[in-house]
Amino acid sequence: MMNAKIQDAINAQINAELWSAYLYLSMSADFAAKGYPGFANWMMVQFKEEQDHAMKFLNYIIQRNGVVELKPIDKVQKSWKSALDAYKDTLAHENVVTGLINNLFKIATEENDFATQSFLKWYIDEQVEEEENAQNLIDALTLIGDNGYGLYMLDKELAARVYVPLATTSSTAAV
Ligand code: OFO
Repeated sequence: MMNAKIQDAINAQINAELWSAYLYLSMSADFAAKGYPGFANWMMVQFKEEQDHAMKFLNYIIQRNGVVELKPIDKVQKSWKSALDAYKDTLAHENVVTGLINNLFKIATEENDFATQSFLKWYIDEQVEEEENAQNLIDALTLIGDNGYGLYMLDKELAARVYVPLATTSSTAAV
C-alpha cells in the first residue's frame, strides 16, 4: 500500500504535468495560427513529453498498488504577444514545476520513502534540461530581437525537433 501523503502529492503532480501539456498545446496552436510551424512543432513535442511525464507518475502509483485520482485540468492562456513572451512563460512555468518536484522529494524524504526518492531522481534531472532548453531559446530570441530573417531561421531549426517516446512503465509492470 502506498503512503497516503505520497499518493496525494503524486496525484497532484499528475494534474500539474497534464496542465503543462495543456499549456504547451495551447502555445503550439497559437504559433501554428500565427504562421510559425517550427515553434508550433517544438511546442507539440513538449506537449507529448508532458503527457509522458504524467503517465510515468500514473504508472508508478499503479506499480505501488496505489489509487490514481484524476482531477480537473484548469484553463490555459490562448495567445502570446511574441515567441519571446511564450518562452519566458515556459521558463517561469518550468521553474514552478521544479519547485513542485523538489517538494515531492522533500515529502518522500520526510516519509522515509526511499523508492519514491529514487523514482523522483529522473524528474529532478529532467527539470534541469527543461529549464536549460527554455533559457536557450530565450537567449536566442533576445539576440534575434525583431529581425524577421533570424526568426524565420530559428523557426526552421525548431521544425526539426522530433518526439522520442519515453518508456513510462517498468518491465515488471508490463508483465
Ligand atoms: Fe514535466 O516537465 Fe515540463 O512541466
